[in-house]
Amino acid sequence: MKIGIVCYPTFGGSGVVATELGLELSKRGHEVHFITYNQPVRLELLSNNVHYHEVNVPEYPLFHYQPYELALSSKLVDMVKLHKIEVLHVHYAIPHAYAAYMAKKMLHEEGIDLPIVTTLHGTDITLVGSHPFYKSAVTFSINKSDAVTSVSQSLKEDTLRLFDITNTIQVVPNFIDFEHHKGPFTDCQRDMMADKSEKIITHISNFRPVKRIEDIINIFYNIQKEIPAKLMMVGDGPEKEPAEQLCKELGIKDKVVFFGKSHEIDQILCFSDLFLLPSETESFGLAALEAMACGVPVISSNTGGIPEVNKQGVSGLLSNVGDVEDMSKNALHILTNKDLLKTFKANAKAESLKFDIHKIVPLYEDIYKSVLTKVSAL
Ligand code: GMT
Repeated sequence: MKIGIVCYPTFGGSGVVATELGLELSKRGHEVHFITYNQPVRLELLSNNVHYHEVNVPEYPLFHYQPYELALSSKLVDMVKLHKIEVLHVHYAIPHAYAAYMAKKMLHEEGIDLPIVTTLHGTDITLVGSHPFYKSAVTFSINKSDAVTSVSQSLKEDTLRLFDITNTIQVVPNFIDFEHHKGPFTDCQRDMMADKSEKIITHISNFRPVKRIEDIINIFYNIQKEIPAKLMMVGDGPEKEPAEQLCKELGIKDKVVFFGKSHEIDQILCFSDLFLLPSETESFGLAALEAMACGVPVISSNTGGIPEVNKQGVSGLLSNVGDVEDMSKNALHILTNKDLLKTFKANAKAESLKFDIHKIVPLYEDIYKSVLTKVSAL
């Protein structure tokens, strides 16, 4: 099949999922075309089957806001015609599903029927999409997609609750490519990061308020009072500076490493003992799954889709959002018992295998086949 993929090309989970999906589809013999405003961060290898088409939005002083959806829908029309793309898979409803629908309509005028698959990722529904400013357009584009998927059962339920949905939503969970998570790394440089006696705790995110970065610092503060420990903070965003300031105020600056954005999360996860994800909301929690794939247990909140990934008492322990004391207690419970830590590490890895890319990508292939059949029968 010739498949177009539209996504955000950034470090965010939806961009990572879209990119890894495209790469796997190309390995399975499909021709994949990424259409976005920058080369996706995890798209390092361009091959015969993988193409990247950049959407340009020229600056024009008349426009207070540059019309990205317009440029994207025009680019989609051009690329579908030029490369004979058969199905378009858009990740993140805003504005991708809307631009895709416009492209579909323009192509229809020229006798081309292009099926659209929309994958909902979370913030496009729970934080941004349900805002009254966007709600009508988001509802419309979800209902007009030929197939809609959500990355968790929880996100499906949120979507049905927040919007007037007339379309069917299929749950297709996010996945892990174990080729990237082979570990243990030969270059796993634990010694450079911490003393043998210290436990290593890690958090990876875009440091947005929804990640509750302050909770992470406070949980770590409680942990390091009881046992020798280091905290690895990976990523960048608006909450990074306040977090650095808080570490200074609490007198734990020397025990916390802020890495910024990193392409080497596996190298960091390979020496981690515990992963923290106390988010306010999380449709899935891809970062937790990536940690589990490296054999790192997860202390998290029990919100949204997280419990579908981090299994209570198996791969980690879950608490109510904001319950820093309970999360600290849970972290210490696992970290201070050598055998328990070993069991949780093994369980985390075992649970992550349920999300193997080779189990999940065929589900998307089946969806592409069914929308192609649906559209060609019209
Ligand atoms: O978490 C973020 O802020 C980034 C966001 C995104 O749009 O990339 O992540 C969302 O999609 C990920 C991939 O499906 C999920 O793993 C994250 O849970 C989800 N984030 C939220 O729901 C807050």
